Amino acid sequence: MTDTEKLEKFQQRIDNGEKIEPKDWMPERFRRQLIRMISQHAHSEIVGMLPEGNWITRAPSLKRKLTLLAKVQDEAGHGLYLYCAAETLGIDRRELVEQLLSGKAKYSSIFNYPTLTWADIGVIGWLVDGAAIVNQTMLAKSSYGPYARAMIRICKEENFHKRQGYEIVATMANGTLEQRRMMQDAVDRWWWPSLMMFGPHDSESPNSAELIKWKVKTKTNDELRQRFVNLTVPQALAVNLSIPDPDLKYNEETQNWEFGEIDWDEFYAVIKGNGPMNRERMRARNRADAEGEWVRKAAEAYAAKRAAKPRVAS
Ligand code: FAQ
Repeated sequence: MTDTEKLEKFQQRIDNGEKIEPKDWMPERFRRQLIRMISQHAHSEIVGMLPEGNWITRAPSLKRKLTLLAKVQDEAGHGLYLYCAAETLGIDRRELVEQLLSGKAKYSSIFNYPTLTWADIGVIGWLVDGAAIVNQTMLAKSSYGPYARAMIRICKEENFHKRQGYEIVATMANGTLEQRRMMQDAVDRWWWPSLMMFGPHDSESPNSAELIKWKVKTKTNDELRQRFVNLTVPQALAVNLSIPDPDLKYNEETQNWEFGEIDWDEFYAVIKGNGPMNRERMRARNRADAEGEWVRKAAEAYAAKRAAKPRVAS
C-alpha cells in the first residue's frame, strides 16, 4: 500500500469507531501527538501529588489523613499507567521524565498554584478532580486503545476523589463562620484556574482540529469547559458557596450557565513557567529524582543479577 492508501485506511478505521492498537500502522504525527498528550497527562498526575501531599502531615483528623494519603497514592498510580500507555508508542519512560525535569514538557497549569489552607484540599477534590473527570470521561472513548483503557480505571478513582473533596467542602461550608470563610476563599482562588485546565478557546487551540479528526479528543476544549460549569454551579449553590464570576448567569434557552472571560494572560504566563509555584514544583521533582537515584540503581543491579543467574531445570 502507498502512504496515501495507508492514511485513508487509517482514517476509515477511526471513522468506523475502531481502536488503534500499539502494533497497528499509524501516521507518525498521530504517534507524536499521543506521546505529547499522554506524557503531559502523566506528568500532571505526578506533579499533581505535590500540592495535596503538602497537607498530609497537617490533615485535621486520622480519617482525613488516610483518605488524603490514598488519594495522593492513586495519583502516583495514574501517572504510572499513563507512562506505560505512552511507552506503547515506542518511547522510553526515562526520556519522558527527563523532558519534565528539564522543563521541556508541559504539565497541567492547575498544579502551579499553592495550597494555602485545608479548605484547598476539599476544593481540589471537588473542582480539579471534577474538571479532570469531565475531560477524562471523554478520553475514555479515545481512538488509541491503551490510553482509552487507562482512562476507564482512572475515572473510577477520580470519582472517589471528587466525592471526598465535595464532602470536605460541604462539611466546611456548613461549619463555623471561619470555616465557611476559609472555604469561600479557596473557591475564589481555584475557580478560574480550574476553568483554565480545559485549555485555550477552540479558536486558539492549535492541536484540537487534528486530535478531533483522529478522535483522540471527541469533544472540544470549550464544550468540555461548558459541561464542567453546568455540572459544578448547582453543586456550589447546594452548599451556599458563590462562584467568583459577576457574569455568571443561567440561560434558560440553551440551558447553559454562561460565564465571564478567563484571564488568558495568566494562563499563558503559567504554562510558560511563570506561575506562582512553577519553580517550586520543578525543584521538588528534580530533588525527588536525585534522591531516588540509588533506588533505580539498586533495582537495575537486582534485575541484572537475576538475568545473569542460570535457571535450574525442573
Ligand atoms: N495546562 O492546542 P491545545 C488531573 C497547552 S489531570 C498546561 O488546546 P490540546 C488529575 C497544550 O499542551 C490534568 N498546558 O492542546 C489530578 C498545548 O501546548 P503544546 C491533566 C496546557 O492538547 C487531579 C497548548 O497549550 N489532564 O488533574 C493546558 O489539544 C488532582 C495549546 O493547547 C490532561 O493532561 C493546561 N491546562 O488540549 C491529579 C488530560 N491547556 O503541548 C492530581 C489530557 C493547554 O502544543 C490531583 N490532555 N495547554 O506545547 C488533554 O486533554 C489536552 O492535552 C488538553 C489541551 C485539554 C490539556
